[in-house]
Amino acid sequence: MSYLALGSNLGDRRAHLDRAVEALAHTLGIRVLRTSQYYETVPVGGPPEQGMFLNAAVEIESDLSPPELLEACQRLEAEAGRVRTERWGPRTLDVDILLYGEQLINAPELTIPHPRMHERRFVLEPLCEIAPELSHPVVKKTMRELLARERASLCGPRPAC
Ligand code: A4P
Ligand code: MG
Repeated sequence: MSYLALGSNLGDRRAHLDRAVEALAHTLGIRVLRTSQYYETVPVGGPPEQGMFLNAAVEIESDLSPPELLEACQRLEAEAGRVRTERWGPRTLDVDILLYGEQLINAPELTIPHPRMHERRFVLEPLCEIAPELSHPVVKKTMRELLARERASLCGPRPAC
């Protein structure tokens, strides 16, 4: 089982995510097993004025190799008219590979597990909806535990949280 993260904060965000899920389901070698709801999330990093994101997580089964899967993800981004400007800047569609089974890959063009997934609420919240007991192969905690840890660390220092 592999997991993808979808994000959009430019244009018709819902349509971009709908189309991405649809296109994944029609990609040879990919079967979409579960899709989370869409979560409206506050942008993390990037320019201060960028808009809110819609984020989702997708569980797939894939016959594609990790580089082939990355290529398929990047094709979806291109089809959504994505233009890369600055890092973490606004985008019509971002498709990241979060996990590919238990595989570990450490190259700049493809790092799996996604290096920041375990500390990002906008990833963990949708992922937790579809795979709460899934274990992170490096951090060795379930998605449920990681989300609880994130929530505690965000709320901890603030009395009103
Ligand atoms: N790359 C390496 N590993 C992977 C992987 N596992 N999956 C390479 C996909 N791509 C991977 O990505 C840059 C390069 O990462 C690609 O060429 C690929 O070969 P990108 O999509 O062009 O750039 P990016 O997404 O801006 O960069 P990055 O560092 O992947 O961003 P993050 O860490 O994913 O953060 N806030 C909210 N609320 N919601 C969001 O979805 N997203 C980001 C992007 C920041 N803040 C956000 C959100
Ligand atoms: Mg990306």
